[in-house]
Amino acid sequence: MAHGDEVRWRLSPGGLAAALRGVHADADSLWVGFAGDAGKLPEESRRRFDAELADKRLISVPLTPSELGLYYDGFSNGVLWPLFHYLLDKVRFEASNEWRAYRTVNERFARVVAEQVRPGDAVWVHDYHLALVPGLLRAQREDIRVGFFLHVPWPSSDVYRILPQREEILRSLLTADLIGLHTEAYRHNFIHSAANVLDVDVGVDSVTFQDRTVRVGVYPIGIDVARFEQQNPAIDDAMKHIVSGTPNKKRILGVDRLDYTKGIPRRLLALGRLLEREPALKSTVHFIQLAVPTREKVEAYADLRRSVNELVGRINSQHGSPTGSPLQLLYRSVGDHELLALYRTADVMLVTPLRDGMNLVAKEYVASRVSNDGVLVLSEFAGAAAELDAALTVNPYDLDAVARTIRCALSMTRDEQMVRMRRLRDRVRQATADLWARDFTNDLEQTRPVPRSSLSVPGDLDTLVERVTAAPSRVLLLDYDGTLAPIAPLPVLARPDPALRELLRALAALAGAETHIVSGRPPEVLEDWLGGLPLWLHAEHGVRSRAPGAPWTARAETPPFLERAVELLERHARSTPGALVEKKSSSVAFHYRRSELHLAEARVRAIRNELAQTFGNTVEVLEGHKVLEVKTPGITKANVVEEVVARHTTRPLLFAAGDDRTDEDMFSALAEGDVSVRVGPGITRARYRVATVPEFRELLERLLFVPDVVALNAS
Ligand code: GDG
Repeated sequence: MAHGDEVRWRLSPGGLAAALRGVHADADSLWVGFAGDAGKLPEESRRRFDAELADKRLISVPLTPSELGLYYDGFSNGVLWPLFHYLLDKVRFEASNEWRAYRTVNERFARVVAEQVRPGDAVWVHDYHLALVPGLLRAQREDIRVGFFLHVPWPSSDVYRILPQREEILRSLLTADLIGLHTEAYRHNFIHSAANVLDVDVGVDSVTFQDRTVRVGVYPIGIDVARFEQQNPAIDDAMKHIVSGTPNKKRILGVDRLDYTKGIPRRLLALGRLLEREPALKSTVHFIQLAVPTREKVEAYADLRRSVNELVGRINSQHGSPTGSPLQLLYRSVGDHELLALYRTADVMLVTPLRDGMNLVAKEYVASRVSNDGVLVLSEFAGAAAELDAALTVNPYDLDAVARTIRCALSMTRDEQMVRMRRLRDRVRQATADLWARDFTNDLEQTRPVPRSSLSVPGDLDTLVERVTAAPSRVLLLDYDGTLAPIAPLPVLARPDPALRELLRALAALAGAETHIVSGRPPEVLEDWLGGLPLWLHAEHGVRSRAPGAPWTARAETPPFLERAVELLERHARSTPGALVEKKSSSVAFHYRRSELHLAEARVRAIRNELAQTFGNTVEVLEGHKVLEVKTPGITKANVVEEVVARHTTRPLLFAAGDDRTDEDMFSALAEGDVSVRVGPGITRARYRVATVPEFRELLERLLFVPDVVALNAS
């Protein structure tokens, strides 16, 4: 930090910095961050500072005071922090300039990193302040691995959904290769948030969005155990000092940044309640609350400071005596030795946050108890509670329960203390900060950058157009939804627009060409939308077909199972909000795109079981993207391809295009010289790809114009 003309180096007290220091020391790494207000330094000191930074392999991203206000205090700590800690009344949603600043600063970080990384490098992005960095980096660099770790809780999807920027943030995170969270519960929440906000496919530890799969792992952060187990005369002196100041007292301790998530006012209220109930404790217990100043420019923090001061004053005046007050508030930070002395002299440690990603203080207290005694009272809403199961856990909102638990801690036998503390210490000693960082970075190394779908380069499409237009005769086999028309929120809304009808009419009129629509839709819909055009129509993935102007014929009879299958799916749909059943002439589909993920998954499992029990293998069950379809086995869009080939004595060139799994059946039936086009992302066997429906329609337009040079060659 800059101090006058000089720069002072100070180790950041937080656990994150401690955990990463080890990794940074051993690896060939660069650490990018905000290094404080060095901008104010005179030229000469500034140069020295930059050189020192470079020496330590640190890169500082400069931020102006106004950016710090809007980006750090504003969006990061005024919106994301309270929302992710479930404290909705603290969230300030209205400020759009704060979001703009958040984006600007994230862009700056991404730019600095992108300038530094080499192909194959891994980038580890930390915390909610930099949630847009993965996406911004990915947009510039495909050849790197990106990991993201969130140090705070990922809230339940119902809370996350409140965030106006929920999509932008998730879209960015889902471009990473690995996302790390502290607990299993946060992983569950993250995956469900993604499923409820975006159209993704999920597994227990992965989310697939568009064509990219990101792993979502659980990495509970640990501490530098040796630092808290150290023996040192300075610590002993500090301990003596504390003990002599509180003779014959049981000491209770709280250590927190003065943050409203840490539950300090409720903790004080619970202590007050205990003293009211058991006045004898007034002269036998002493509570020290170390409250470290933090984010003082954010209004909610200034308010908190005032109310904590008031509470301490009130409780002390009510329960204090001329010889002393039961509560002691230290509003400052302390050095390592003093911190350790506080931990080691505390008979009871109160860690009662309303919500906390992990909470390192709990682990530090445990590690510092080399005597194996002492009692940890721990909020069940701290991530640490998932690991520290031998602590006394408590609901911090329940003041009576907190008061009761403190009472229980104060009277716990030394034997029980030691049984619990040994177990806690085993856990903390096993899962260190160093291991945490190594586990994450090793897992990140294991992921490979997933190659982006090879969106066609113009050269590819030129060859395609040349090949199709040069062929003496060609048959176009075109899927409808997602290929010729964008996927609509409701199936009935995908009616063709006039431009599409014109395009199809022109294609159908080309000499030496046939144009087929090969769709999953029922015949009536295709007839209604496209019946007037000179097209071949194929409905229900090839079950029913007709030539231009001819009647419909069926490749299979109405299957005997259909009515019962419809009844079965409708029964399940009634108890699955958002689900809908689409009945076709020879199959039935269960759509669950709009249903809650967890419920829909359970339903699909139940439906599959029931179908297998009822129909055995007389039906085929297809699972598409958020849809399950029950159909007669064996008929697919490939049948349409086979029939076209059989009908022509001279094999025409086939041009097939589609956007989903059922179109892959068509592609797999093509011959070497044919042309297949996938519209949009996803794994495909198609030879060509275009990104969107409008791009595909542009490509079809190009097929209408046989270029002169090709025409000459062909003649
Ligand atoms: C975030 C998440 C998650 C505090 N005062 C002094 C001091 N400290 C040190 C403690 C501890 C650290 O600060 C605080 O860590 P916490 O985990 O308790 O809380 P946050 O700062 O909110 O951290 C949290 C963490 O990230 C890591 O992922 O656990 O849930 O909110 O290490 O010792 N250290 C010294 N003097 C002080 O006065 N030396």
